[in-house]
Amino acid sequence: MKKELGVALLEALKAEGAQEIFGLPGDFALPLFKTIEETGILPCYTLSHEPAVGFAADAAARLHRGISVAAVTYGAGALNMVNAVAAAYSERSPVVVLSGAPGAADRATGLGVHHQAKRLRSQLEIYREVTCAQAVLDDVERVPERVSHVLARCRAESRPVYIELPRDMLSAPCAPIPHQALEPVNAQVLEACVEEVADRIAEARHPVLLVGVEIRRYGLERAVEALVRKLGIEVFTTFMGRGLLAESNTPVGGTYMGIAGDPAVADAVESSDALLMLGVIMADSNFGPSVDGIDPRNAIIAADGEVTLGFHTYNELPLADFVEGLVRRVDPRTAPAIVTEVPPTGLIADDGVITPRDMACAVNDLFEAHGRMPVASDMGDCIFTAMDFLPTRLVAPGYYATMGFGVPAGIGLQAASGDRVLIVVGDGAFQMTGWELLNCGRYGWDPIVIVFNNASWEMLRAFQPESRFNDLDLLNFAQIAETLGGDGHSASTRAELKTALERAAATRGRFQLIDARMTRGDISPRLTSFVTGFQRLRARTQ
Ligand code: S1T
Ligand code: MG
Repeated sequence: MKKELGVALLEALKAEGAQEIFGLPGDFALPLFKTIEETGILPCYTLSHEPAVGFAADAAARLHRGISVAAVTYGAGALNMVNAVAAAYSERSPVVVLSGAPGAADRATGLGVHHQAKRLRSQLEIYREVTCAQAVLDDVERVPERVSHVLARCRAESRPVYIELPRDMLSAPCAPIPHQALEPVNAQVLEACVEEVADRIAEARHPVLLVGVEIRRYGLERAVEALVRKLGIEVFTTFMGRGLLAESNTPVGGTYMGIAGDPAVADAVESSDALLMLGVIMADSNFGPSVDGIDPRNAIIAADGEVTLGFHTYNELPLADFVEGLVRRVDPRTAPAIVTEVPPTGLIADDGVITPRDMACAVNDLFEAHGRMPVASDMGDCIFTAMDFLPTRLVAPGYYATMGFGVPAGIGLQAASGDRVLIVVGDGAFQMTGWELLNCGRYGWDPIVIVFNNASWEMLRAFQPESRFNDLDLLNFAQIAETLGGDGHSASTRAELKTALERAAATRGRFQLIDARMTRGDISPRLTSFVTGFQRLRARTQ
């Protein structure tokens, strides 16, 4: 039975697991947003600027371990969001980009169409570079196959996809959009691979498990928990994977960050003779600052649909099939001594200035007193400080490293989960998307936001201390919070930070912003070592 295309599309998105839409309408998307609003098939949260729409959808997708939707208008809207979708692509987040577009009549004028760049196809061509599949819904007969294909790719690759919807197609009668099953795995290839890996682990003197974001994207944390229990081996996360397994009983030894992390963790990972890397993104932020690097002969990398042992690869092996095959096949081992990092707690609430380590202590004390909160971090020293938070659900741009992610991602997390969220963001990044907090009142969101206010692009200063452009003006973010509809708290000492956090935790219904005054040049040891690691990496490759 045929339905209006807009309705069929929204029903298909919901059937594929979407639970909400983040959006910002415009002329070419007005019919789409009208259908969204009138049908109520999916709740839609509008924000103030398209980068935030993309970041919020990305965070929601990571939380759901399934698709989320970013709906925008053509040109000015969608092209505004390219950076956020690129971040989702790099960090394996399944965001469905839904862009309005000119209709047949708009295209037939022979005139340039408003919001058009070089050509009417330019937007599609640009989005080809930051999505794994694309569909233009200009032929209603082809809509079911095109949409079911891109949604299947979105799930299979856990990457963004792009759907372009001409404004005059919303009411076209459309056949139901079917669910497209994923290709079954080749059982013989899977068995051969599992056998080889199980043997490698059985023969190893010191097998170690390193987990990355894909184990969350594909909902495998429970299967990995079973694998760790069975193997009894040490497990660590990558920098991007911080917070993985936080809700399980698995004793995670810490976060591997090479010279930027705990030396005992770096030694355990880099000395392993069978380093099983599950769902790990092979990126410089995960492995750049390594001490002696990881010997590829000792590495078993299961990620991006392949399993590589040493110098040979099994192709088309979805991570879920591999992990579940391994759990069934491996022989139990006795549990060795586990290396564990101990996150700092017990803030000394005195008149001392606030350092990044104090910040980690204060947050961990808050978590111990009131329960761990999901955390959204921006890029800057806040993300390195977040590595010292007690393990909890964490979304951060650890690989793509874009600023502007933190506040919109925190909003996306609360919209998607209903849980109160902690957001950590630098003053520079807050200037980009912190204003999105003005939308919290409309939707009842009340995150706790900590601004690391060092009046500086401090992470850049760590790389290039001689540049004066890193000096920012000292802004009063507590005052700005009041204007945006929240409560602002200034904190210049450890005692004031502790008090501000307690007050924020006790206040619900309005976002709470803590303007934490920090000192230029005072950065976390992790950031210092991370910069050193990158400088060594660059020296090596010059
Ligand atoms: N623009 C965007 C959208 N993302 C970026 N990552 C950058 C520029 C480059 C950049 C960093 S870190 C940084 C910039 C500008 C400064 C961050 O300042 P702030 O938010 O105040 O945090 P902190 O003072 O803790 O450093 C990375 C290297 O790419
Ligand atoms: Mg700063």
